[in-house]
Amino acid sequence: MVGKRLRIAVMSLAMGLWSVMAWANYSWNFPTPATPIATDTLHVHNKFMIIAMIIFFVVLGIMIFSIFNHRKDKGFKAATFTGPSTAKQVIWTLAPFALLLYIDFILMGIPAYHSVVMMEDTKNGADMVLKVTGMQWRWQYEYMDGYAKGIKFVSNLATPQDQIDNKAPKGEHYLLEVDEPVILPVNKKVRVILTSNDVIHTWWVPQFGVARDAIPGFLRETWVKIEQPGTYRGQCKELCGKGHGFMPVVVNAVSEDEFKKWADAKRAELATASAGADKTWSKEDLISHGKEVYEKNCAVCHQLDGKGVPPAFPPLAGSKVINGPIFDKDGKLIANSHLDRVLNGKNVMPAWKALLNDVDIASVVTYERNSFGNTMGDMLQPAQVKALR
Ligand SMILES: [Cu+2]
Repeated sequence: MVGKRLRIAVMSLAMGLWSVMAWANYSWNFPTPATPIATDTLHVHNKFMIIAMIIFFVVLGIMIFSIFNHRKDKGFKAATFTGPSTAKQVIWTLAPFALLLYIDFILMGIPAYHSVVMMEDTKNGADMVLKVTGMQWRWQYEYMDGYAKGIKFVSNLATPQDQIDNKAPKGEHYLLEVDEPVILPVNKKVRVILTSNDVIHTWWVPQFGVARDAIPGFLRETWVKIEQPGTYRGQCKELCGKGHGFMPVVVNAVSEDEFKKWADAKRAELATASAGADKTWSKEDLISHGKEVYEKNCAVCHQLDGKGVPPAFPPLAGSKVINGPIFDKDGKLIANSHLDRVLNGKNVMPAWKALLNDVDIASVVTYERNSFGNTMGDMLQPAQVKALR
């Protein structure tokens, strides 16, 4: 019996130590704050923790003192009074009450109030506005004003599928890496406006001290002022479906000069991409570009092999919609055809015309019509997509 207990004790100790070792990578407190909000909330948290600890130890101390010193065998008897009757008793009842009110409303209340007011103050002194749209399962960023005005792109998970499937060792930023991070200048107050295309998501970067829901049909806002250049990583923090764990947030904070350089380069890149819609593409080029677009945007639901996850995400392999015509004999887009679904979406399928350019849409449609065993053999030119806008 003793041997068994000893074994259990040793095993528990070993498991306890192991879990401490497993936790070694995690910090016990908040991550290093990168914005005024994060600094302020960390101070509030630390202050509250200290106050709560002091109250805890004072109360515990009085309890332990009373238990040992007011024992029955020392002749103490339980009190029998029903309420404060003497002035001394009234004071001893009101004093802790007053102390708690002071702690709650002054000592803790004022800093908490200061933090909340600061968080909600999105407009005063804002240097620029960034619109963030959450959708299953990616983020779209749009610069609403300032130097980067008009730049708009989608940020997708960049972790390779092999790492997710445990076929390859996991990288340093596993599930916290994207193809296109959002770039923000340091020391600028950025007003972040949030919304969603489908369900509720939450844009969360722990080091910014900010997590705000992106709700369909609503605009909500927050702000960040990043104090140090660097890469900041976060995640969607509202369970939003199958791909919830696969829509990280990555923010690169850079100097203002670098921000301008990036905006110029990005604008040129977007212009080249939209100019691509005016030339005639070969089928091979459409298919190879379409494969990239598919793997980034479509595979999360319809799977890499096009088999989908029915019934939520229908298979593309052998699909009637894909293996059907796109245009009628007058050259008009057929409702519920392959291209109509891609452009305008259906149910949980987003309207990709808002997210992808003409080349991307023409390529991915061509790729789907000629892959996964689909043998339509036809192709769609970016110019045809452009004409439908
Ligand atoms: Cu989510």
